[in-house]
Amino acid sequence: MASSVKHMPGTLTLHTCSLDDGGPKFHPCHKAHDALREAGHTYETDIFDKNRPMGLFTKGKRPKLKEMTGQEKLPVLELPSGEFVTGSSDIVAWAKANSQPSHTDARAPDPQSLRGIR
Ligand SMILES: N[C@@H](CCC(=O)N[C@@H](CS)C(=O)NCC(=O)O)C(=O)O
Repeated sequence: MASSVKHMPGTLTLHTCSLDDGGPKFHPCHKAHDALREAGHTYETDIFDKNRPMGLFTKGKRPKLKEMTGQEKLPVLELPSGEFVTGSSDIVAWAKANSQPSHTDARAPDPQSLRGIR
């Protein structure tokens, strides 16, 4: 089955399996969504293979993904530059390392300013 890959150049796109955000918390695609949201990222979602629940029977059958990223597992994060971050652990790390400044709470007190307060 051919997958159609949806990515608007210049945007951040998360390619997921058919469970997308709907699986359990520990599911790789769910973890990637959570990390991106928690870090304040605005991103598009592309459900890569809609008819294959949990990526079942896909081994070796995502040639387009392999062509794009050199591997065939999801999730994959496509950066605005066109580069890819593969695997939920690396996506979580990327989301944290690149968290959006607007997402940090400006009302949170500077820890330095709390020194000496009892
Ligand atoms: N360790 C990987 C596991 C990714 C994974 O197994 N993804 C599933 C979909 S959620 C998949 O692509 N399965 C198809 C396959 O293994 O070919 C991660 O955390 O991202």
